[in-house]
Amino acid sequence: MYHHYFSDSYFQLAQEFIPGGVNSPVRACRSVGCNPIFIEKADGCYLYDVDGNRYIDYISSWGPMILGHVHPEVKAAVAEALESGTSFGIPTWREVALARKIVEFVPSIEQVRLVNSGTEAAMSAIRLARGYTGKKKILKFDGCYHGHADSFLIKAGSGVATLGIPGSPGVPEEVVASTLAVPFNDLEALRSVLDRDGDEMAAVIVEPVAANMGVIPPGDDFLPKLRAWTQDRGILLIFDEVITGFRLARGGAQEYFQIMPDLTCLGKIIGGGLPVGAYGGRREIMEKVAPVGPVYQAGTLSGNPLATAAGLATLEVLDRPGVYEVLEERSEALQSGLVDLAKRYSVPCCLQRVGSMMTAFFGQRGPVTDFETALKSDADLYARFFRGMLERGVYFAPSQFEAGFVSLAHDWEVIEETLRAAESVFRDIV
Ligand code: KE4
Repeated sequence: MYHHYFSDSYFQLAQEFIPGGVNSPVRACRSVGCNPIFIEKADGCYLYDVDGNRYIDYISSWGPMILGHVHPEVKAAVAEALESGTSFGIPTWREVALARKIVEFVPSIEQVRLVNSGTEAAMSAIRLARGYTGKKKILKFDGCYHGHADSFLIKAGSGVATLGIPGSPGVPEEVVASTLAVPFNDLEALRSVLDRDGDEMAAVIVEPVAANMGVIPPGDDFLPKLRAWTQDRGILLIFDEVITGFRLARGGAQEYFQIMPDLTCLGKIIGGGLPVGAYGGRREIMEKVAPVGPVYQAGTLSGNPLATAAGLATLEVLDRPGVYEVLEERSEALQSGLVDLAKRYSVPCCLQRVGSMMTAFFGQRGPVTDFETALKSDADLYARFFRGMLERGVYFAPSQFEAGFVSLAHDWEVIEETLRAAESVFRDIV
C-alpha cells in the first residue's frame, strides 16, 4: 500500500504560498479525489515521488516527454548548452537550428517564430491571422483547448454557433464577442456558421485530434471539409498541434491526415520538457510578424538556449527510422489489452486512441465524438480507476478529460506491468 506522507505535507505547505498549491489547476487532482503526489525525480518511463513510490508515467508532463524522462541525448545537449550560459536575449545558433528542423519536419511551415508556451503560440497565431486578414471573428470548437489567452476562454456553445460568453471571470465580454464556437466534428453547424459569419472570419482554430476533452479523433470528412470550406472563403485554418505535433508523426497531424493548414501552433515536444512554443506557416503570412511586418509579438526568453538545446536533441531522436512504428505498436498493445480487460470484467469504458495518445472514457460505450458526449462519461468511475492505478504504481492523467501518452521508454515489460495493474483495478472497480 502506497503512503503519501511527504507528498501530503508538501501539498499542505504549497497551499500556503501557491493558489491551490499548484502552478496549473489540473495538477491539483481535484477531479480524481486525491491530493497530488510530489515528484522527486523521473527516469525513462518512471516517476519517483517524495515518499519513494515508483509509478509508470502515462502523463509524460502532458505530452513533452515522448522520449521518456532524462533521455541521455537531451540531458547531454542541455548540459553542453548550460556551459555557455542560460539566456542572452540575443540570437544564438540553436534557435536557428531548431527553427530549421521545425520547417524541415512540418509540411505547411515555411517560417516559424519560437515562443515559450502553447498559450503564447495560439494567442500569437490568432493575432497574426487577424492582422493578416484584417478580419476579427475566430471560430473554435467546444471542448478544444488552446491555452488560457482571453480569446479562447469562452463557455462551450449550445450546439449551434453562439457568440462567445466568457468562460472565466476576468475575461471581458467584448474580448470574446468575436469568438464563435461549434461542436467538434459537427459539419452541419460548421457550414452554417461559415455561411453566416465567414465574411468576417479571420481564422478557424482546431486541435486536429481533440485531446482536451479526452482523445476524440476527427470524423473522416471533418478535416478535409474544414480545410476546403475555409479555403473557399479565404479564412485561415490554424492547426493547434501543441499536443499532436511530432507526436502523431514527424510532421504531426498534418502529415498523419495529409491536410495542410495555413498556420500551426506547436509546443510541448519541441521543448523536450523545457519551455518552448512556436507558431509557423507560409512565409507570406509569417512575414506580417514584427519586425518584418506590423503584427507585434515578443518574448524575453523566446528561443532560450537551454530550451532549444533540449528541443533540438528531442527532434533529432524522433527523426530516426522506426520511431513512430514502435510508438504505434506499443500504444496499440496497451489499448487492446485495456479493451480486453474491460470486456472481461464488464467495466463500461470506451478507449479512443490516435497514435500514442489515448483516453479511456468510463461509463461510455462510445464512440465519443464531441464535448457533449464526452461530458456523459462517468467521471467518478474514472476517478476510481485513476486512484486504483496510482496505488498500483501507474500514473494516468488526473482527469477524465485529458489524454494519456505512451513514450519510447515504455517497453513491452512496462506495457505488461500496466495491464496487470489494470486487471487488478478492473476486478474491484464496478
Ligand atoms: P501551454 O500554455 O500549457 O504550454 O499550452 C496550452 C495548450 C495549447 N494547445 C493545446 C492543444 C494544449 O493541450 C495546451 C495545453 N495542454 C494542457 C493539458 N491538456 C496542459 C496541462 C496544463 O494546463 O497544466
